[in-house]
Amino acid sequence: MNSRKLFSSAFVLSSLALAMTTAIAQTPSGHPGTPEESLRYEGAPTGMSSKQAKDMVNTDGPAMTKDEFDHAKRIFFERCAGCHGVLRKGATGKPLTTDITRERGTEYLKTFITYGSPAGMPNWGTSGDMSEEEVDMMARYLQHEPPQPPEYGMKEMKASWKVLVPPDQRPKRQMNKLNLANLFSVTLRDAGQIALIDGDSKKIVSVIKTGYAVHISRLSASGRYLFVIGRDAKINMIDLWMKEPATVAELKAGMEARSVETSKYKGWEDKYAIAGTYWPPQFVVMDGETLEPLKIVATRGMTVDTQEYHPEPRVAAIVASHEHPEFIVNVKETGKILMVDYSDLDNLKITTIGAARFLHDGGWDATQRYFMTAANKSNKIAVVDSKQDKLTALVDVGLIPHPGRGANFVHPKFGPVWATSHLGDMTIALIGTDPKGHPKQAWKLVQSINGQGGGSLFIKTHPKSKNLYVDTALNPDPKVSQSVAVFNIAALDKGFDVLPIADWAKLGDGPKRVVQPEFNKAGDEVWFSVWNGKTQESALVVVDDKTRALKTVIKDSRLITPTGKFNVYNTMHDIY
Ligand code: DHE
Repeated sequence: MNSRKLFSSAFVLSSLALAMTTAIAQTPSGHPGTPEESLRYEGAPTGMSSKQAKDMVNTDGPAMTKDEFDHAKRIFFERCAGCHGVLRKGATGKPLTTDITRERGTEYLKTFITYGSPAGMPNWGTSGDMSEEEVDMMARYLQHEPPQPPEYGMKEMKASWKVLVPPDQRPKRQMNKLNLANLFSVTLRDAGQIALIDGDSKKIVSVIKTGYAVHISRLSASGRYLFVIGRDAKINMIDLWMKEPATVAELKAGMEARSVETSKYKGWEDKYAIAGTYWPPQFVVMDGETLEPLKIVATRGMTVDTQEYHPEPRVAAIVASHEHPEFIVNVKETGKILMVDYSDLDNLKITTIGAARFLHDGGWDATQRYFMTAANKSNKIAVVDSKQDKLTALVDVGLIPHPGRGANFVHPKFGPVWATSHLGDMTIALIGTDPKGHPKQAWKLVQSINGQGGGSLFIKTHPKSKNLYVDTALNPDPKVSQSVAVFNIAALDKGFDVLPIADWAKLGDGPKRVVQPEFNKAGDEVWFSVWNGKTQESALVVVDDKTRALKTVIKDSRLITPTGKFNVYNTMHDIY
């Protein structure tokens, strides 16, 4: 269905009716038709300031003052751009370009913004999130051309680039006594910091300032360098060999980003790093020792299915191939996976694999040959053979798969499988990954088991573990979001136990979402974040994997909004 049809008045009436009934059934989000868990996930403000985008008030749209336009622009960047895209060309939300919005007109748009739609548009008006004046302003704003944030090329990157400690002034060997293999880099999201925590003593070794709403950490192939990226696309390269691990180089790779990775192919270890950005839609390959930006490649282009131009295809997960000197780059809105050969940056070869739209996160199968990645709003897992650089399969799974990097284990009946949980439903999908030993099961959904509920973000096990842990951090029911399900891998259909992780942390008030299981190096304990509000107490809870009993609660006033945790050894070796 094209976007114009979606905006037909028949649709509006039925969607409003449905919206209202679903709202009654579904609240507490008040966002009709969209699971609360998926709205919570996409509703985060962008890392970009609306001030950076130039105003586009022109005579073709309804009258607006400059102040109104600026106010509406800020609301759009903070609340709408995550789903509709900065340029409103449509991302996981519908396109809102002026050819559509002007035809519909102010009154229509006001109704839509006020009541929402079952397709996922929140009811901004009736929920009280926007006043009547703001709804009216947004309806007029949408009929003007979308303000475009500036481009960001080599000149801007170079201007942001800092080498704080040049390579020849760095230590030649590890100068501290840390057990680096069992060190954890913990995202302190709202503090714009990471904490390095010693996995043996559970003590904070240091807290390092990073970018805004820092997102993920990845390790260089050698394990010496830690790369951290913020939502504002700032990369910190931290040298773990220094007496006190510290940032040795910095680069702002764009204006908004989520992913960073380093070269891992034999002979190319620690040589390059790569960062993908949401805005501008592009990726940059950098020197692996200094972060010097070397090659920027735009991802704008045609969508995989309808083959229409998309001006804003954001870069989601990136992994480093173990089969070739290549980075594997997920381009979200076009649904294409790029195999970027970094062996010759001047004569860059990129193999483009058509997968499915809205590629997001993913990880390796146990052999580290097949990349398993979620096309989240297509409800599919794409399987890429990194040896042959080909799409192996598109596997239909549940609603909005969200694996993180997923979980690999040997199923008692179906052999090696990779698993994902889902944001949109309670299922956990197991996909066969052993084409030689179990050809009938390979790249098929071999089993779907039920967890605690929707709103799951991450799933984890370890080669030495007999357990599979599934979080439900964004489930609207606090009982569910504050605990995790643990399955016995040998008897998956026997259900699960619930571990009351947030209760174990004994914190005060707050959302206390339990998020992202991560194993220690030995694979005998698993760490969870209890992610509370910025001004509330958070904690990390460490569970003994064998007994499933509480081992330790790590509390410290510096642990502000911990989310992702990255064990050095497991992240370096892609063990999950
Ligand atoms: Fe993430 C990974 C994007 C919201 C915690 N997140 C990723 C990746 C992408 C992504 C593309 C994969 C990176 C890779 O592997 O190279 N995340 C986004 C978003 O666009 C989104 C939906 C909205 C946003 O505004 O950022 C989003 N993410 C969140 C959160 O709200 C989470 C729960 C808390 C937080 O810190 O903001 C969150 N995302 C994480 C974590 C990972 C991640 C912990 C890495 C998981 C891993 O095990 O590798």
